[in-house]
Amino acid sequence: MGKSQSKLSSEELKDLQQRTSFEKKELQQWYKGFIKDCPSGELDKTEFQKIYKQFFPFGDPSTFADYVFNVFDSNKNGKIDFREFIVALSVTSRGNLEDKLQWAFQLYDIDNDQSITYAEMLSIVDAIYKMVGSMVKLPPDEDTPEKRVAKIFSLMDKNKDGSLTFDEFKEGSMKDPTIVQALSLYDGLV
Ligand SMILES: [Ca+2]
Ligand SMILES: [Ca+2]
Ligand SMILES: [Ca+2]
Repeated sequence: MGKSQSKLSSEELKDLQQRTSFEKKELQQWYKGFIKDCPSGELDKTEFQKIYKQFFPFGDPSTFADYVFNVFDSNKNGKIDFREFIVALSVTSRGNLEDKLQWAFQLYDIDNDQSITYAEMLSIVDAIYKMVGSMVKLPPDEDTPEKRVAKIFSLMDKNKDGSLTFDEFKEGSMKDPTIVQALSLYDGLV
């Protein structure tokens, strides 16, 4: 996309209708809002963090926002354009469970090597805890990121090798739906 236009072209609209679960009208509305908030047509990390700060004024969402940014930025050029934005939004808000799990897996798999290590999951969970701050009361066995990750790994890491494949992640998420619910943390955010 690159340069911003006031409206989506009909080819872009058609293409996005195929790639997302949004209707033409919804796409036009999202585009309008996107360009209004972001006249350059591309979001950078700082702008993305700002969006999160509106929703989590009492915590520090900047680290988590950066991790989410990296998943949205599918061509890894350091900017989120409308296409990347709306495709990610479609998956996180309207995707089926498998799509959502794939998306969450990408988020946790920071170095993108198709497995989630304990350290990777700890980085994300730590960022979520910082974002949410003290707004949420956590059970005693999950009141630190370390405890939470240890719990997740004891549930998901079937072969006990200290990392999670997508299959392990998927199977475990079916058993512990809070993992997928964690997705809704950023569902309504963007
Ligand atoms: Ca990009
Ligand atoms: Ca990894
Ligand atoms: Ca494993």
